[in-house]
Amino acid sequence: MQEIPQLKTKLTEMLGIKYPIIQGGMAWIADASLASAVSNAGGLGMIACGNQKPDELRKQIRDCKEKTDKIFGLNVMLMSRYVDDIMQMIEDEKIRVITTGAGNPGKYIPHLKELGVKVIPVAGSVAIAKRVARVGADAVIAEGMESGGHLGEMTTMALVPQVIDAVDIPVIAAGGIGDGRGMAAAFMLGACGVQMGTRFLTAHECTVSRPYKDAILSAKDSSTTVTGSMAGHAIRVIKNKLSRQIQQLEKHGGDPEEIVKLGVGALKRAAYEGDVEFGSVMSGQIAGMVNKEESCREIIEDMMRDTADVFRNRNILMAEDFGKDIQA
Ligand code: TUI
Repeated sequence: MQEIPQLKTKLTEMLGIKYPIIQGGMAWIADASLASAVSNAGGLGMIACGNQKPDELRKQIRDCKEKTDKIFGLNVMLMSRYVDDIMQMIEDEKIRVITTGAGNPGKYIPHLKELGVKVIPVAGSVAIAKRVARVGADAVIAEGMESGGHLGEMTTMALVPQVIDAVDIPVIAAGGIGDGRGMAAAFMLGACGVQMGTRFLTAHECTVSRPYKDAILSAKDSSTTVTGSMAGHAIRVIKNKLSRQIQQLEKHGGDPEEIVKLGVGALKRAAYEGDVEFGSVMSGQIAGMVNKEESCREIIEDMMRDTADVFRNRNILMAEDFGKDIQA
């Protein structure tokens, strides 16, 4: 058996994890099954709080503790009406690390720091990254608009280096990363790790509905689109009847409240009930290269081997070949 390459970075050191890979906090999808599998494989597994009721969430946390003795975290979707309950649960359940999305976690950070919880907010712009760094975030995830779900306006390639220049905390890259080439590129931009969501959607341990997995497996590069930009809630999804209906309404000046209503419950409909035509099939742009189902361990180990190969084969060759005619 070939050794799996390890890479010590500020992220692996901060959390005591083996590999610098965080699993994206996918609402209604990332549960104890996925999170424990990712953590057991050496990454950082995350349970997504989404809009889940606190009791359901507590069950997931307890279940995850049964399934792994490794560190795992919670992803807190800050638009959830249960945010205050979740913050209490983080304390009660002794959660050691959280990521946050869809809002500014600033007001919660001082208390979380007192508890010793590592806080890693997702930022889609330099302004938000600076704001969270100022109030004490331990690291920041710079997420480009190649990612699935709720988005900013920047691409990963442009955002990551600008965030790195703007803050003194470790930066993790997200959005559009699905294999070793993307992970190697993230390191080249100066990131100390990656967050991946889409590639984990087809993991054996991912409990998302069968039709949702099939939609990812059959997607091509141009299968995703963005809805909701006009209402300020841009969301990347796989194109389907719902996305086309929303875009028609947007184009013809539909009532923003009506449009938002169409989106309510749509993710759960796709993720749980398997309605991939009238549900919201959130996915990143890399869905086109996710073509097989694997275990989380296979995904993570493949990422590490592939990243090492890219560094070995491509960059060293490139460095030697500078100044020559390169047949890339
Ligand atoms: O949060 C995400 N992606 C998500 S959350 C989600 S659940 C959802 N479901 C239905 C409708 C809406 C959301 C699905 N995908 N990514 C991280 C992310 N955070 N992207 C953008 C942001 C963000 C936005 C605003 C971070 C901070 C922020 O701050 C605003 C401010 O004023 O400070």
